[in-house]
Amino acid sequence: MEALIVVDVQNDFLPGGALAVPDGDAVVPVINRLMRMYPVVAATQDWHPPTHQSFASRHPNRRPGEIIDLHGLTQILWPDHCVQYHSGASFASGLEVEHIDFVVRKGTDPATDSYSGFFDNGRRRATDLEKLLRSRGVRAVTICGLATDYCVKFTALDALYLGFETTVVPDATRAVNLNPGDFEKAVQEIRDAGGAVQAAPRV
Ligand code: VGL
Ligand code: ZN
Repeated sequence: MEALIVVDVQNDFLPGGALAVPDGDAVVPVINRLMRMYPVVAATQDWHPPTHQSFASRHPNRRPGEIIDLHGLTQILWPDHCVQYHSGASFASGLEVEHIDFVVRKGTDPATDSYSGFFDNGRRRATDLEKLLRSRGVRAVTICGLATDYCVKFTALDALYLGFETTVVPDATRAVNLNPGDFEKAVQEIRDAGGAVQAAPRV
């Protein structure tokens, strides 16, 4: 059984959002098309409490983009984003959510960031995503969404780590690109870890 994992296609990652991914809205029609092709569709949702410690606003004299040590893990500080129950955390309005079989929320622990849909950044705690996929007999996953260089990449690397046959669709992702080339670098890292790269279906 094959599943599509739609990563963090939420308002705050679209142009105009709090952590806007350049051209992020371009993935929506591509993902709508992809969702029709998979028997199982999972979606992740970045779902932070307002006190989340990945927010620069929680650290005196710190700005978004700065890097700190957060309880032993390297943490990039972000603008406040995807705050639970706020509109920025909602799925993009154009996303055909009726195709989604289940939603996994992540980043709920204020002390730990969680880019991957499977584990927090320290792999200290797992979400329900692996269990939900395995209970449906899923052995292969295809990953799309936002952002290529953070949540898509780490979801793909963890899927490979867990033994899923893993494919990414780069055209159905967009990168934050804090540094130029981060998109290409992320795709290459996924390839190097054993992931496949697939072209998007034509919209
Ligand atoms: C993400 C930064 C912070 C993502 C989430 O969805 O890629 N990036 N939180
Ligand atoms: Zn986040």
